[in-house]
Amino acid sequence: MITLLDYGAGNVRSVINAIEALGETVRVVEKPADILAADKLVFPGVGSFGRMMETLHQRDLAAPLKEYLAQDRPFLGICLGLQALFQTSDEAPGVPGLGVLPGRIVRFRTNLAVPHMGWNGITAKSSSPIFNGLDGDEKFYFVHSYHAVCNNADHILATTDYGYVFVSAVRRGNLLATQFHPEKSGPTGLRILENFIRNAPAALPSNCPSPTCLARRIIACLDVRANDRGDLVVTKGDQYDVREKGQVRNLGKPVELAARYYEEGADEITFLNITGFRDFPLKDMPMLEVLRRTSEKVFVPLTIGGGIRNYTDSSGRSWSALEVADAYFRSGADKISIGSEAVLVAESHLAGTHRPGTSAIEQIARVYGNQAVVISIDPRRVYVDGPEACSHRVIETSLPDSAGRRHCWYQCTIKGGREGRPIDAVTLAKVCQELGAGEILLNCIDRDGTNQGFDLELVNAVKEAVSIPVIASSGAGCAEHFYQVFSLTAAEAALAAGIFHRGEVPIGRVKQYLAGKVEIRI
Ligand code: 1PR
Repeated sequence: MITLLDYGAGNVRSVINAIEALGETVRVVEKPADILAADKLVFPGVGSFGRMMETLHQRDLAAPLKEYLAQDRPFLGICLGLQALFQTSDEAPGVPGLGVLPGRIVRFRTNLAVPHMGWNGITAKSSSPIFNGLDGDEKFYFVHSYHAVCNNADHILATTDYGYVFVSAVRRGNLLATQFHPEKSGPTGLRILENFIRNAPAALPSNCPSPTCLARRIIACLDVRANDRGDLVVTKGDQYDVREKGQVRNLGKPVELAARYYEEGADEITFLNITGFRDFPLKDMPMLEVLRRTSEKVFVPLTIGGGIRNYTDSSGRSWSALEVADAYFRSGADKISIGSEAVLVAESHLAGTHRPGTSAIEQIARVYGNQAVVISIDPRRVYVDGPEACSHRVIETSLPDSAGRRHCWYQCTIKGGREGRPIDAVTLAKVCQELGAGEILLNCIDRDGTNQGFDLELVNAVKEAVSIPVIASSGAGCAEHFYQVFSLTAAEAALAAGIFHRGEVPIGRVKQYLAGKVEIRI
């Protein structure tokens, strides 16, 4: 029996699913006494340091947790569950941590994108049960903007390189904690959890570890909607038109396809509820069920988008965007993606009519952390006569239009591309970063479903304007296109849909093609 400390933010469902997939049962802490009654305690954390500490104190969990750790009983902290062990955090000045380990939590100071998000390696500094059976060249899923600085070098179990070397795992006696997420790190992460659960003997990874390096991510995207018979299906459009001969294209079942992509090596899975903007996404809850079932089988990060906004349902009940996101996170999502609503918020921010702190982006980031908020942008090109032709961010393009014009801007759209708005993609990305978004999912309506390759000019324009990770999306037609986007832009990830759904280029083939050319997770 594993006891799990859930303080109410983030995706603990994934940790429960991962432990249960290993054949173990999980009991969630309901009252303070449950902590000291635990045989083995797992403390996963997502969100913000300040809110976590506040909740631990409010629920009277901090004192028994410190007592449990003082007794040196088996403990595994994950992500914020590692950071909680230290004395202070730059994320919440003046809020003391548990202070079980001497040291502090600081924000990444690097020119690389922050959050540090994706698959990176670790270098073991000493032996530990959690390393049993590992080779040392495996990659693990990280997602964080802050990291630990240990005052006592004996507590450093592993380090990772992201612009500089930082502490990625700590230990002291039976206390173990990882900055990365084992429950989201595929079979390798499950191995770490299993080692903890089954009391594996201490070991060092068998090979000499190679230098660690963040991998470029390959993401499989599943656009989901109800077909005309009312069944939830994965569909795929050509430039956002998902109908063929009047029918919604049906490319498979969401849970089955997601599980297949996980087995094939997808680094992340994204679900987009593409009619979420017009239907209330929690009605009948079919997407929640899809998430729940997927997170039982898929142990890499899951993102869900569609319909995240304030809403009044047919019974007159009002839902905030945060409540919609809560439901998604509780069902197994690690990140939520906001499309149409982000455009409207950014417009009002630019117009000076936005009330600070009230937008979906700000509210969800405050509770779940910036890394949990992705902005999905649906732009299309608008050609103009020259760089001064409009007030938007205009780029010079190597792809002139039929009239020979060599300048364009990228107009944001809402409602699945149906409505163009007076804001460009570069400005939208910058404003959303300012409001607290942690990642940009950059689609391109002109390229979507065309197999012509990613719009590299768009990716470069947005990537240069923000310091958060950018996912290039739309247009992948072959493995070479992934190489292009990773060698000619600084995008952290590339997403595709059609070629994976139609089985034209499996994820494994993309990875084979990239191996040795680009840092990837094998
Ligand atoms: O506006 O917050 O409700 O979110 C709706 C979400 O649904 C947005 O993220 C929007 O991108 C998405 N969406 C809405 N309508 C469509 C449609 O296709 N009719 N799909 C749609 C967007 C784009 C990508 C696609 C890539 C790769 N699909 O998700 O997977 O372009 O495709 P490819 O590799 O086949 O070229 P809200």
